[in-house]
Amino acid sequence: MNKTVVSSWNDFDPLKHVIVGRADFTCIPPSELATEAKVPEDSDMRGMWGPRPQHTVELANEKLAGLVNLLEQRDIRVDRPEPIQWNQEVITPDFTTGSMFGCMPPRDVLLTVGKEILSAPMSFRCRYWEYLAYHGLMQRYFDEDPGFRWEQAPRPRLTDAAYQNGYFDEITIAERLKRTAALDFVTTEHEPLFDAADVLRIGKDLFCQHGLTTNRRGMQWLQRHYPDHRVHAVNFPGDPYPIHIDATFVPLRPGLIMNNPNRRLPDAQRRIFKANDWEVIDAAQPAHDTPPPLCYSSVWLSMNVLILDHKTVVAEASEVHQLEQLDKLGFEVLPLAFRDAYPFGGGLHCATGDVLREGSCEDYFPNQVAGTQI
Ligand code: DAV
Repeated sequence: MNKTVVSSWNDFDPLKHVIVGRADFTCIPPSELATEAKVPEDSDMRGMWGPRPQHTVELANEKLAGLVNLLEQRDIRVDRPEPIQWNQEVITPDFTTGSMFGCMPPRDVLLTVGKEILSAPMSFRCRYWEYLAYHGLMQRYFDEDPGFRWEQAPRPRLTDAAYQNGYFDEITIAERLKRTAALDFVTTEHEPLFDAADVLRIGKDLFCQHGLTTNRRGMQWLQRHYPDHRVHAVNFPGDPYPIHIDATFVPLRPGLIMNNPNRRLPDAQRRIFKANDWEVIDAAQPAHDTPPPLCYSSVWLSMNVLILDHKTVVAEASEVHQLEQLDKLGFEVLPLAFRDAYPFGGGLHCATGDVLREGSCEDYFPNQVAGTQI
């Protein structure tokens, strides 16, 4: 096998090497301040915690194996994390919580920017040690690629000061929407926090979703850490549970982005796309009315696609409207059954983490306009 080369600047250049998660030992974590805000009032997950049923783990792993198979058949190298026994307490000097989460969605924790892979300072206490599942891979990339930068954002303390206590206790969806539109989130500005999946990489520009899992200080940290990039804050009113940008704002190829029609980017934040001739289109409607059982994510995982190159995209097989839209846009669409994996942490984009895509750091937005930059 060829030696590892780490490099990826966006989500659409030709994919050569990727990490695909594993469902083993995944737990539903006990409720904590940060997850309370994310789990809907009427969710079947309320009040439940512990290891997920074994048959669902097996089904999810089958679907993940299907993804690995599809990628390997196209000569894309695939690595897998090393699952930890997630059903263990997390104990730090600042907090304890009853279990961890899992390593199905590498996208949430690993941020690849050029030759660097960085573990994010995540806001869920149950996800504090998640990066350890990727430690062996990182060590190997470090040994094989002399240019690889193995990085970690400052580990957050996640004391109670990191959250607004009682933020989402028994409130209506309307009230949630009011708060999220007003940029009032469960995480405070006490310390830098972000999930990697809140960061959309488009060459020189990084668009960060300000939401339940990413705060302004996190974005400021990213801007100082990547001084050659421009870090932008974006938010999407209309989403009562805004975490992770990849079921909301998804670039398909240079010049084209799809936006969740229920979570539109505000006009002031759209200007940078217009000024640089990027088209922002509405994503197709999801094919399902509800997510699968015990799932955190919304039906909009329909748009959580994995792009293999400017002409090829993998999308979930039952998402007929999304498949049709991508087909009409001129893509070769590869449908893949993946819904059984959704409850373990998301869709096809969530379940992967970039190691190598061809291409370099392009400036897609030379005309910068006021409104978003940190
Ligand atoms: O629409 O529920 C899912 C993102 C998962 N990483 C949503 C966002």
